[in-house]
Amino acid sequence: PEPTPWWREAVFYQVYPRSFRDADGDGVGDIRGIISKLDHLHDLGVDCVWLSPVFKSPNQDMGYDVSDYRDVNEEMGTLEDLDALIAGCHERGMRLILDLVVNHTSDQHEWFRKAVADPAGRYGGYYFMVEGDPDTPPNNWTSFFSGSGWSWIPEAKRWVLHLFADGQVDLNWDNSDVRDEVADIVSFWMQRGIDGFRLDVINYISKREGLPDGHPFIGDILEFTGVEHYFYGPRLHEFLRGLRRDGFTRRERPASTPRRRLPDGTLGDPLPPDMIGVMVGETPGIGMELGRLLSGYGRGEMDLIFNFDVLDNPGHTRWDSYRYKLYYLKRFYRAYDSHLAPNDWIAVFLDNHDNPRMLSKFGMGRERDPQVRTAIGKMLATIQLTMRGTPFLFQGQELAAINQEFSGVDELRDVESINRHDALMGRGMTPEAAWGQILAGSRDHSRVPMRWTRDGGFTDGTPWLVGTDDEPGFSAEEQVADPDSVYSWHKALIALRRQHRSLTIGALRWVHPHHKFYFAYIRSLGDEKFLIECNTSSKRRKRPHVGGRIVPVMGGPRRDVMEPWEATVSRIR
Ligand code: TEU
Repeated sequence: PEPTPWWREAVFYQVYPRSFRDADGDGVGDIRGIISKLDHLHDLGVDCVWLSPVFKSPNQDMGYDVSDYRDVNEEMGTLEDLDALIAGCHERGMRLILDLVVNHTSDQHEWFRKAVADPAGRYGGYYFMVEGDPDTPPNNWTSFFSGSGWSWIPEAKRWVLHLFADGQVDLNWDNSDVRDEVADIVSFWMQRGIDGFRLDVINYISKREGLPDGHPFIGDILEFTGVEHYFYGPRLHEFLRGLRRDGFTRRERPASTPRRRLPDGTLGDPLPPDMIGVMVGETPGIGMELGRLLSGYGRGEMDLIFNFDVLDNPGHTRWDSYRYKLYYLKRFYRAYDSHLAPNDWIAVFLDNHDNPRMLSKFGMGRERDPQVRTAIGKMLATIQLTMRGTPFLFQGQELAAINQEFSGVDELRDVESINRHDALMGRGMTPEAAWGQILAGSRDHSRVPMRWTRDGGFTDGTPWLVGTDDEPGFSAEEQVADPDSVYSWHKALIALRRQHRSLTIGALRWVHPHHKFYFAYIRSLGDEKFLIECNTSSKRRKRPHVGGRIVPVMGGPRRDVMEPWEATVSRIR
């Protein structure tokens, strides 16, 4: 049988560099700051770091608007710093993947400047630039950040398409020069030693020919009009296969390779280089079926994708204030389980830099009580780190980070929140209702600085975004020191995964699958069997019966009742 690829057994950890650690005191996190905290990640047991963009960028969308894919933004450091980060990860037996944002570039990228200067020339063909009447956009597509998806560029006398902010202009992937450029960027970084990429909105790269109007029943005035013409476009599969073939397959020896991590946690010799980088797709709107076609085993496209259906209960969006039900999450994973072929694999995530904290969506204020916060934080970690698939933690989850009590829109920095607030007010919504939506859904909840010490520890200067949580006990220094903390729970679970492969690549069988509050399953590989049990309700409950000789491993003695949000891991002998 083929060996299990490393990324199936790895724990990934997303670093949002702007908010991780600021080494030079300018209030913005940087690469030197990340290097200074690599031991935190290594001690936690992280196998692979995913770095949100650090490339040159005017930051209209905080780095997701790239103006040079081969250089580092000044506030983040230098190219040498990034090389040092790659080496620092590899020395600790960790890998590093970067964020590839190539559905669009910044309007400050030299390709776009050249396109504006000479729209009929080579670079004009890199984008969707359309002649016409300056009062009427070429179609009715909307931007995800409110308003039309088109901007008029007076110098070029043309419209340009941007599915996100007006400074994020969409690349025309139908042009083979664009595809070659992207493959070159990937090869450039592969050669420097990175271990793969997370691919930003990668399912949006193929747009339907002729850019037809979106159906008026799909989407609303604020967003999503036109989405059916690009969320699973006609040439998507072809483009992904081409990108894997031309960019992700390493041709020469990379500058650096990670050290082998032995089962007991110690480090061995450097590993032989992977010839292929891992491709993790960010694929909003792709359900299970299409998702399988993009990442199914042996299809030669992506290795893992994020399915965003986990983030909200059906009938809700992230702009609604509602209590997330974990029963739905269970239904989601159960459905996934029955849809996947035996060798298919998924990314398991609950938080990222684009969403409020799951701990708060589920807690809905109850998590302001430190004990509740700890219990829910451990329960969510238990599910995420023992579910079948590859876990992607987002920075702060290990500290039980929660949503922020922002006081108003002027405390926010995210273009999406700010634009949406304006748009809602412009449509006559009351200030309370508009702010209610933004406070429920703002991406800035997850982007506040990491709390390294009791009173901050992120920067010596003024942080670029306020952080309002000052609950004692939830900073990194306090969490690391406390054996009963959410951090220590994460660390213990990750160590257990490393020792017992049933918890990573083993089969999963649901126990009492239809039970309303009891979220439980058995992971098994050969004779090794683990039982994972969570009480997702806020009440003390009788523990449902499970047969076999059950020996508790994590969560204390196994009693007849389960406390609110109790999570336990046991061995079945
Ligand atoms: O996000 C894409 C995406 O579709 C959403 O999750 C996004 O947050 C938006 O709110 C849709 O309504 C990716 C990045 O993760 C995000 O940070 C970027 O802003 C976006 O692409 C554009 O590059």
